[in-house]
Amino acid sequence: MPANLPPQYYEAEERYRRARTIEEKLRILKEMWAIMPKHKGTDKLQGELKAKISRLKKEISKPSLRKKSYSFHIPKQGAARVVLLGAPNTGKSKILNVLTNTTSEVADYPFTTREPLVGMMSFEDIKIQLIDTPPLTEEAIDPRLKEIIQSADLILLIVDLGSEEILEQMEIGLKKLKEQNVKVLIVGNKEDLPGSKEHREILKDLYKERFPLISISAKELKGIEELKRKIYEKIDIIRVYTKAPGKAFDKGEPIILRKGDKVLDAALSIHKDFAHRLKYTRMWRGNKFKGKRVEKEEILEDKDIVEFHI
Ligand SMILES: Nc1nc2c(ncn2[C@@H]2O[C@H](COP(=O)(O)OP(=O)(O)O)[C@@H](O)[C@H]2O)c(=O)[nH]1
Ligand SMILES: [Mg+2]
Repeated sequence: MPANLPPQYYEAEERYRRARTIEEKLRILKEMWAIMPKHKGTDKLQGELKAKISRLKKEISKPSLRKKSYSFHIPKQGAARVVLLGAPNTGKSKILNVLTNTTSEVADYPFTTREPLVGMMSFEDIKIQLIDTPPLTEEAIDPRLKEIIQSADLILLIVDLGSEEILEQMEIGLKKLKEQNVKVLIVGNKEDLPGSKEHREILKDLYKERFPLISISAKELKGIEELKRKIYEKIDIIRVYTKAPGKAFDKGEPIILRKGDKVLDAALSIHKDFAHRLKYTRMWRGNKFKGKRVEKEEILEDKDIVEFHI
């Protein structure tokens, strides 16, 4: 039996697709429910509509979504914090999922992420905290989001290479990042879509002097390993391993330091007392140094091994 829906129904359905908030969506769904003729032919549709309505009602009533859209303080975890920012639908949630091997809500309609979602990305032997944020709009930035941005070691500004609005997406993002002393990596997502090559060239022409740029497809898993490495390089950390005197090197968890940090910083990160009592240090660095005696002021590099003598 055909559904025979009136034109007003399709008109409402179209508005539903464009609706930007859950509240608005719910209102339109109720309207569609009222318009829909209730007979055998619409049985299936009625069921679907009812299910959608009850899902949205539930979402709205979640106190965490309504009262405070997200908390002020996400504890820092891992070697660094990377924040994903971008216009709606650019693929932020999808990228978070791919980088952290988790699944969170990824939807075809914008504004899915209403509070920051946190995940940990593994890179070699460290973990990096990633935060997915609510989509950026023309509206003034939420001060709580600003706080999260300021606490980041790196911002991934995500844009949609398949979208004709890619330059607007860039400008919205850059406007929010203005005067926020943070490092930015531009991630052009959806390189699988038509038109993406041209858009990438345009982005390069306009922004490559100011920002590093990488292009990926979260959907087709292209460029993901490169993105992980790039993130690692941009957060400017080094890993230093310790070795106990007189024992063979047993690679454990690295000490995480900033580029430019010294032997003393490595010792301090173990314990303040330890650093005070430090007499000398031996260092291994690839094929270059094999147990060389170094001073507290020696600048360390990624993957150095140190042996503290107190
Ligand atoms: N073609 C294509 N679609 C993608 C890609 N990444 C994400 N999407 C889709 O884009 C839509 C929005 O993704 P989502 O992660 O929810 O975007 P967000 O609003 O920025 O969090 C979803 O339908 C995704 O499946 C991609 O690399 N290629
Ligand atoms: Mg999202």
